[in-house]
Amino acid sequence: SKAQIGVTGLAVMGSNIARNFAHHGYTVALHNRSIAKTDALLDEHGSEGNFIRTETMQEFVDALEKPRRVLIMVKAGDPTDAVIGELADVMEKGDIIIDGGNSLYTDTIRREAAMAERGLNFIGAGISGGEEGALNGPSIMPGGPAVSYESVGPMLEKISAHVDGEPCCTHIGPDGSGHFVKMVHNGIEYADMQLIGEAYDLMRRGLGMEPAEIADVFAEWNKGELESYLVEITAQVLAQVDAETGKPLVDVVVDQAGQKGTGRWTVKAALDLGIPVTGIAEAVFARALSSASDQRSAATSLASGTLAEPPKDKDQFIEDIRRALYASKMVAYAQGFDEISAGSQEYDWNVNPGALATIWRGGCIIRAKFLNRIRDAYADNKDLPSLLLAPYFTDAVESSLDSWRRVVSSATLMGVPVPAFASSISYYDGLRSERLPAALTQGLRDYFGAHTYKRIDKPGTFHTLWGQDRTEVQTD
Ligand code: NBP
Repeated sequence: SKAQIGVTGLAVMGSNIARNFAHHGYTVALHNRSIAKTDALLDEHGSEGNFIRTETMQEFVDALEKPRRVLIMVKAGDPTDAVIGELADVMEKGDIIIDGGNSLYTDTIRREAAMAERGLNFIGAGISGGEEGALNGPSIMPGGPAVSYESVGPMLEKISAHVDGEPCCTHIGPDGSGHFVKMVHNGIEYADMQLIGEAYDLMRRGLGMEPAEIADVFAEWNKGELESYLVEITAQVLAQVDAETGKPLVDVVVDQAGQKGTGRWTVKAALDLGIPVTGIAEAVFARALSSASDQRSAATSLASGTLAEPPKDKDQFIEDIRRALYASKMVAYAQGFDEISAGSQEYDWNVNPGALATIWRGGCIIRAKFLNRIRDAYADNKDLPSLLLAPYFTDAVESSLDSWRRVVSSATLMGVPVPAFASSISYYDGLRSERLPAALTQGLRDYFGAHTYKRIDKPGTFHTLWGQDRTEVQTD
């Protein structure tokens, strides 16, 4: 019998998703550029379900029932284009290609249009959850034509994670929408990890605590409103002891954070859309600073100025850090959802933010109890101007504000960098300000570039004759 689904690209992600499909009773056709990966998968896990081994692309598509459904799990960029090209040459009208890699959404828009011209259906599906999620249930964000979703959606929903009986997979919208929201998901993940890092650093360098003790703090935090996958695994990583040296693992790991690009893409897209995603941007830049090893080693001799002692009441300060983390995290999510809403408007995707929060509750790296709050906020008001204006978030930030301010000021006085905490509170203060110094910026722009300004008291566009008698003229 033929396979209901084919997976090509059998590295970490592809092989685990192929097994996940098989575990759910589907017959899965397997394909990989080099046959070694296909055979390794069959050797180790071939008995877990019904697999069909194929070597060539032609054999692969011949093994599939029509309309054919193929999931591509190869490296994003040129390899994905190469595989799509090979597949399109042997597929027939009505067949469906799903790209499950971390593709850039603009590539997905281009590919979807090119495939539609050839009569093929193309779905760009963001898949989160890493290796473990791929095997046991990821969060899946598919974008593409509704008719193709009807054909593959039920299968994707079945293999996705489930929370309270609901699948962590839903049709996001047309063409690049799935990869766009996956990109922002990763950006939020960057911000979340940076905030966790800053909280750790404040306890480590600020309060002089040991990693094992800080691990206990995170484990405790994971019992409350911060409950999330990332906080849970932070406790585990901090508790890990290096077998070779007997030191905490975190002390023997090189402190230079890598990145593969999705955080940077999130910030680039936000710049183009004009949406401030300060938490995510600070996280991307913090990784860049950590990796600037030559500059860093040259700069260790730079002066610190007089540094303050840590706050006297250690328990109070730890609680302040917890609240600062929670408030900053709310800002990062609010900003990420703003970017999604702007992208959705720009490309006419009609993304439903509440549905998105729902499918991020399980399977993915940013899964957190807190996402229920986001879902509820959009259920109450789908046109929320900002997540921070939903009653739960308004109250939660308000009750954390004093702690948040103490943490950011103490950090600066102690010389501990907190770029994400600090930019988040500044964003919050900016957002709630009745007047911003942008009025002065407009005055300066008008002075040197005749860029004009609007007045608060009457309609129209104005310019002051700065180089002449400084009278005001109306230009529009
Ligand atoms: P990789 O991103 O490491 O890609 C390896 C696969 O790409 C292999 O199957 C390789 O075939 C194939 N490939 C390459 Br490279 N160039 C090719 C070409 N020109 N033609 C055909 N096949 C080619 O695998 P991964 O880490 O499993 O990730 C797969 C996708 O899922 C990526 O887009 C990734 O960004 C995304 N993703 C990864 C994670 C994660 O946690 N790792 C999470 C979520 C999403 P070969 O065996 O013949 O070399």
